[in-house]
Amino acid sequence: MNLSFYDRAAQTTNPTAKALLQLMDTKKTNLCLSADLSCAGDVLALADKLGPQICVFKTHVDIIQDFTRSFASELTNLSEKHNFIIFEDRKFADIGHTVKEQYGKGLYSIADWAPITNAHILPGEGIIDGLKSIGLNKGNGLLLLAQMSSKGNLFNEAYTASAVEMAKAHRDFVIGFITQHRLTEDPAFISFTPGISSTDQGDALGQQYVTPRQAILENHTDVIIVGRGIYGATDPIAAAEAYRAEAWQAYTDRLCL
Ligand code: S5P
Repeated sequence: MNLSFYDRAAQTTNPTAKALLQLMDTKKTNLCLSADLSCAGDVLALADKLGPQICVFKTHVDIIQDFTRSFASELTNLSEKHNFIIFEDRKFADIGHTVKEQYGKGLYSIADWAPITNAHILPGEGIIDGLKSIGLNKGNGLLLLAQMSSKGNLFNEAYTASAVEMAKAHRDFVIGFITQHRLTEDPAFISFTPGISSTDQGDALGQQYVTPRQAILENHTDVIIVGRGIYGATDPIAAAEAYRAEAWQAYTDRLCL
């Protein structure tokens, strides 16, 4: 499936997926920055500095020591200023009723400011129904964890195939996958790949890395997720530019296959 992001935008009905595919095409970036920092000010500064390079800004709000609602509104302003989409990497994993409460309420109220979030399918389809009951009317989208990057993870082929089936049954709300390989030729679904580094093989806690080119060109995924490779670099702007260029080149090379 070598359709461009532009052509794929027409194949999806979910507003967040459509906006993401269109912005990747116009901004020429398939780089998602994973901003795993613990001070709100540092996360916002990173979003302002690297916003021009990225299509998606990924947060782990439960890492942020000084989280307030104003953090969320300031990040939303930056997403409008620089034209990127916010993804809260919450990895929901509970029954439908509980995730509905976790997504829409509480201190974080994720559904109000993060157009993208993600979920494990381990509890069964009710988790999608619960999140959808809050997120669909807001135009939000959901990614399903179909494969993970970490060593010794318990994902297997049958589990991954179930994620694809569940996604197809909820294509109004499920916009794609967290995955190491493209899982379906359906152009509506967007594949996000974490565990990306141009230099390292992994970390001391089981993370495993592939290069942007392996992910996009060999494994046919769409968006690379990079954390420490960028915010941990001596020059994060130069690192972001390099990851962006490598991932975009791999995407345009794939279009020619
Ligand atoms: O399988 C996964 C899924 C995710 S979302 N492996 C991952 O590493 N992630 C997330 O991607 C992880 O939670 C972290 O926020 C980011 C990778 O960070 P890095 O510093 O290793 O690039």
